[in-house]
Amino acid sequence: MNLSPIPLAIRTACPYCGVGCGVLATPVGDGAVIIAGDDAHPANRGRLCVKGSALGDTLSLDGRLLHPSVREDGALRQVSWDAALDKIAGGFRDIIAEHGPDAVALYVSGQLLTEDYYVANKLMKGYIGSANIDTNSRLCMSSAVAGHKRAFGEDLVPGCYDDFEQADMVVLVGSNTAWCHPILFQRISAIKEARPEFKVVVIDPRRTATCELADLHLPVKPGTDVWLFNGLLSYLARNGKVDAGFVAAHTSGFDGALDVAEHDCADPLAVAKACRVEPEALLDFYRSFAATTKVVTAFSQGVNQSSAGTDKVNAIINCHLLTGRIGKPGMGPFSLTGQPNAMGGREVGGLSNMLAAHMDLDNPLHRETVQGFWQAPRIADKPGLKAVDLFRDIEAGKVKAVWIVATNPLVSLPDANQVQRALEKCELVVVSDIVAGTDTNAFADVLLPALGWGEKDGTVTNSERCISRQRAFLPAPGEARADWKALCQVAQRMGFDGFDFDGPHQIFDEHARLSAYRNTPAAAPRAFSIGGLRGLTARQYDELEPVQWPVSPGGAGTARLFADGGFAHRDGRARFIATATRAPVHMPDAEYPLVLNTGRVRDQWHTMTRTGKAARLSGHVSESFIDMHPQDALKFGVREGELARVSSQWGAMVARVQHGGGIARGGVFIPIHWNGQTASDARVGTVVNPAVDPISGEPEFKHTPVTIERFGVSWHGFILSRSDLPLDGVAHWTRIQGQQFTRYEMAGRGAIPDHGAWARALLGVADAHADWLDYADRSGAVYRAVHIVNERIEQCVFISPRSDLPSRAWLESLFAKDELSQLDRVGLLSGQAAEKGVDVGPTVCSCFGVGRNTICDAIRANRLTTAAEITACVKAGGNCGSCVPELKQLLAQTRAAEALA
Ligand SMILES: Nc1nc2c(c(=O)[nH]1)N[C@H]1C(S)=C(S)[C@@H](COP(=O)(O)OP(=O)(O)OC[C@H]3O[C@@H](n4cnc5c(=O)[nH]c(N)nc54)[C@H](O)[C@@H]3O)O[C@H]1N2
Ligand SMILES: Nc1nc2c(c(=O)[nH]1)N[C@H]1C(S)=C(S)[C@@H](COP(=O)(O)OP(=O)(O)OC[C@H]3O[C@@H](n4cnc5c(=O)[nH]c(N)nc54)[C@H](O)[C@@H]3O)O[C@H]1N2
Ligand code: SF4
Ligand SMILES: [Mo]
Repeated sequence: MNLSPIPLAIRTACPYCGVGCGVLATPVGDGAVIIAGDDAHPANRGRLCVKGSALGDTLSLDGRLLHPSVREDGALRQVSWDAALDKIAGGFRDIIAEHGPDAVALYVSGQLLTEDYYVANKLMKGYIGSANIDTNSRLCMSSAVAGHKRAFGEDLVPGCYDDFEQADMVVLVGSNTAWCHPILFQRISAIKEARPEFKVVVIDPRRTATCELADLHLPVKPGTDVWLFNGLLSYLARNGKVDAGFVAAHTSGFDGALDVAEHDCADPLAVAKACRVEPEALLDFYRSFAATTKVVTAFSQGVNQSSAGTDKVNAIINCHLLTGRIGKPGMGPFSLTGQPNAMGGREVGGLSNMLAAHMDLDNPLHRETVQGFWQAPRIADKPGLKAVDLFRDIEAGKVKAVWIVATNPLVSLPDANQVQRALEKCELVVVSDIVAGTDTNAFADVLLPALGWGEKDGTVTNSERCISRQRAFLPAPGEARADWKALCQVAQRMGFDGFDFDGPHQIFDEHARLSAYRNTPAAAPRAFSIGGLRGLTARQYDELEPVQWPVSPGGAGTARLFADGGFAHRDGRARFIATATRAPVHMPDAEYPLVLNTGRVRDQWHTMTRTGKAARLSGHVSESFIDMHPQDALKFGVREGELARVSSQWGAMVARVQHGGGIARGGVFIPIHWNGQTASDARVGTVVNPAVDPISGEPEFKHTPVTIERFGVSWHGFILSRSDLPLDGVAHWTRIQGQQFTRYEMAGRGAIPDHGAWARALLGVADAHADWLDYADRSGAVYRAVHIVNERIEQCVFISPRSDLPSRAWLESLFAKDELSQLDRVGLLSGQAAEKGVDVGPTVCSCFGVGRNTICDAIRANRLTTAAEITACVKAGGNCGSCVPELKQLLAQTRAAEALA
């Protein structure tokens, strides 16, 4: 009898956001993997958001980088691993010999596993002897790190997720939690449902999906958070909210911080004016904060990504110190981490101004401790270059070799055209990635294929300091190797010992031992210790359960820090930091009168190399957009649905104008995801200014002065095609992954003399006898054509002088059919569905592919009033729940529209 084995679910962790959900992955053959939430994981207790749920759709080997290659005569050619590693080690060695250790650099990522990160940092700081290793966490968490260090003496997040549930009020500052930390948002939503008096405050210039849960939304003027929290500090002090006992016993610097706050923020009316919010709303926030002991203030990139990012962090922490609301259940400041291992990278000291295991570069005792532990030949003795400076020094020729691992800086750094110039100039650019075609890979001299999620093995740490295992459940594809392995092999070829690891468990063990090494009050004390996880065997490491650091010698984790003070400064006290208000570095002027804010959308992850592969994630927001106030659109002569060009002093990009994000006048919002692979010219990083926070070096991604103008085109169009097409010569295009097809949105300039010939050339239909239906209106400007093969739609193209083209959703549904009906053909030629109800509209629920029209029709027809009723009626929201905030928005909008009608 031939019994096939029952597939086993592997417990692993999601590779996306810092919530750090546990995932059950079950490979079922042919590369297919069933994905589910892990009930036993404390972060998500079985739930997954839409990106996590779609992980199985991103694992195909299409587009994967499978072999090493080296540039020769201008082109990348496949080589052996040995040849590639020799080239890197030789190149690094020669450059160091001639120009010293600071002439080389590593630029790594919060998407590395802790073990990868550990060896990268060890190689650079202990063996090459330079601190020129920085990471994309510079663009993300570095202000939080700097704020924590200033306040607490060490980079420590005091609380945990349970605190949100135990709180009576949660303040979300610069965080679109609903879209960016969806499972934490669902946990908060569940509390709100159970305890309606639980208060949610959102502080964000935009009216985001997160605001659906808010009792109070403060749409602050971008960059004014320090005013807001200085004002709160002053209000709390003046209203008898100082926890004098706590302040006296556990803090210092209160008077100085209060003086500075009172300088221009003592009057709530003045603060309301500076922040451009209603005075009553501001006072509502201040009163609620004052009256509620159990408050969690969670913050993300609206705080960190600012030239005052570190001060914003400390202005928030100051308010928690003043009230003694820290380290106890249900209260505290809480930094939401972005990437899955943002926290792990900080543990190993991945930033250029940190050492390892929470030790400091500028502390001789720490340097000696780390060098002694590593038995390293040298140790970096000064901070290395921070990301923006690093790429500047590469362009200046001071840094001559860079190894980029698991990040796509040509898209994600500010002033991205400068990054391109830097990489063009750099003598040796090494890139390790999992995907063959990225904007950054195009500039690699050596390209290394890395293991991706599901193939690699190691640990990650989430926002609440919880260490989880990422476990492999797929074989290594092609010649791909783990990043730690490639790093160790280069180190060995450079003649360094100390990199002879047999597997990630040995690296983890070394990391755990270093965390405990001389970690005593008398020697070099640090709160970060995972000494209890020393000496795990490969098997114990494999079976490691999620645990929050610090981990005691007995192996117990820690949910909260600072319950009784005990801060990490030498004197055990936390510091109030005086945070003087200051405007962003670049302010709007006559030439660039608008302020550009950038951020994320629900269904895409960063530069889309993985989420961009999943058709079910492409329907929610298919193209980049420029969200702005309708009156500003009028003023600048741009129109909703049409293309516009946004430019700054640094660069320009093109996307479609939309309204609806609740953007105040004077601002525009553009998502960060689209890049040279997914659109002709939608890379927003080229526009973003490179100003940074003076302490953390984190870029001011949320505040760039820009202007906007029409992007004039003479026709609009789109293609759906079962095969990929090159769109050379089309003025603007976006490539969108569909279920059985690729969709191209496009727009062009100049007249098309012969539409038929043009369309056939574009779609690559050379055969004169192909089944080709087309239609042109009398003007000849509206044109559509369909290419049919064996009764099945193969391709179609629609062109019009206006942007009001037929519904994509309806046409996309035809690609699921094996045979077109007569009605379908009629519809194709008339440019609209011949049957009613087939146009579902843009996707709202990605899990079940439920469109906006379907939902709005159901709301109207069945008089639905709650999201749960929508789910019962049309399934939307019934799987991961990520679209529930939007369902609530649609309910409100439909009701409002009916009231008007
Ligand atoms: N879907 C999705 N989720 C993700 C990611 C992703 O790519 N896609 N990336 C992950 C990563 S690495 C990160 S770092 C996180 C980021 O998570 P978030 O920080 O929540 O996301 P962002 O959209 O970058 O920015 C958050 C908000 O800050 C607001 N903001 C802008 N300026 C200001 C200001 O001056 N003050 C205040 N108070 N708010 C302001 C913006 O309007 C925006 O809504 O998301 C993680 N989760
Ligand atoms: N304008 C603007 N820019 C921003 C931001 C913003 O809000 N506004 N946010 C910033 C923030 S917070 C962040 S975190 C960054 C993120 O920016 P990036 O880190 O540049 O974005 P990703 O697309 O996540 O890049 C990860 C790369 O690593 C590859 N990869 C995935 N897994 C592996 C692996 O296991 N090994 C290797 N070697 N490669 C792998 C992916 O294919 C991809 O090319 O963007 C920053 N840039
Ligand atoms: S919230 Fe979503 S993206 Fe974040 S870890 Fe959980 S499943 Fe992954
Ligand atoms: Mo991030």
